[in-house]
Amino acid sequence: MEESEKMNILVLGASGAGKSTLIKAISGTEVITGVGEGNTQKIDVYESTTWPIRCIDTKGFEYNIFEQWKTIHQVKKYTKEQISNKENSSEIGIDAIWYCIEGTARRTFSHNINLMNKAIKGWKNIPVFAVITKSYSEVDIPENIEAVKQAFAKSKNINLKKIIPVVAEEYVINEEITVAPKGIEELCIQTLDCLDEAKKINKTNRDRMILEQKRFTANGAVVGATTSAVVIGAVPIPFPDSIILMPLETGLTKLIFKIYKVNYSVELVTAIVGSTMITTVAKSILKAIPIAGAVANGVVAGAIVFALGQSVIAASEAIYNGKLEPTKINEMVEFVGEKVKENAIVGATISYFEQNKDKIQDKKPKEILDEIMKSIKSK
Ligand SMILES: Nc1nc2c(ncn2[C@@H]2O[C@H](COP(=O)(O)OP(=O)(O)O)[C@@H](O)[C@H]2O)c(=O)[nH]1
Ligand SMILES: [Mg+2]
Repeated sequence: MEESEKMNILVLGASGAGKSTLIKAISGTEVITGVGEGNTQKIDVYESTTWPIRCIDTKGFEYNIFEQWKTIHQVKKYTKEQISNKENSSEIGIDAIWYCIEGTARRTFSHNINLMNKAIKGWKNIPVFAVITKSYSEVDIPENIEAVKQAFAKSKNINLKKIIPVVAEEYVINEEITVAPKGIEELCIQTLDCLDEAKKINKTNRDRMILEQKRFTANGAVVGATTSAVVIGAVPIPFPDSIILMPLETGLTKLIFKIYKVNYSVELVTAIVGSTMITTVAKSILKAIPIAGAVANGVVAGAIVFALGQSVIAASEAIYNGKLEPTKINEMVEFVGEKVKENAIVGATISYFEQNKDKIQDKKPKEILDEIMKSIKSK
């Protein structure tokens, strides 16, 4: 992708609104190095390899007008020096603005929107997306959207394109309920839709980006669950026959299905998590490794949850591509079971223990699992 074809997005919002979390949730995003001395104080610039976008992360906006002016000044300076190589010097180089407004703080919407509108007065006609961050509560969403609309109604000169509720990172309410990430793909797609015709992306690329984003989000959930599994599984009793991992596995499976918008039934999730294939694989790893006890159990628990998560991702993508159906429970269970068995972590765990017999004594299960993961990646 040509540098100039990337969209430059200015991300604004009060400190704590969720700007950095939002940017990190965008697939393939890395901080650009070499932004330049003096510029890094108020802004950080991130670039996505999945989406043709570049996000400019600003520090919060609840400070005084002088601080806001400094931030905007640095953004302008940055875009002028680094991005805007366009001949028309009146072009500032910002293609869209994402306003982050915290969904859990409705009373501050109006105040924050007014502040930001003042700050961007100089950029006329730039498309603005109001991102309602931390939109954990479904029932609050319609009222929040309405409140944001009203807050914008007072500022006539703002080109408000769309109000998008977002959950950038999964949000755990309790042991049973986790709110799945949502809204990222919509935000990126809607933003790209304001590009001028010549730069528009074709459908194939668009579909690829959406799928890459879903995979990134889902993998994040798998990594989180794997870490929890290591802790839960590190008990001195043989765990494969026990049910200690089931709530975690159930939660993870549902979370991945939600990310891929799979229309799943409770029966399907129960059948996948209760599948004998998972315990068979866990037992086969435990049998093949030379140590027993809490450390081995923790590592195997992590490996199994990781394998399950990746397999549910594979199943969700097969559904997404029309190759599987979530209503065909037996086929689904078989598909996931096969994928768990084939997952590279199974063999990698066994060979790790074979090769490191003498070194595992003082290691924590998480450390061991990290090394196993590394050995897979380097292959
Ligand atoms: N679980 C969850 N936490 C979030 C989300 N967005 C923001 N947060 C939390 O809110 C806090 C502030 O977020 P941050 O991105 O640092 O805000 P910033 O100051 O606008 O960059 C952090 O503790 C985040 O973990 C989200 O979508 N899900
Ligand atoms: Mg931040």
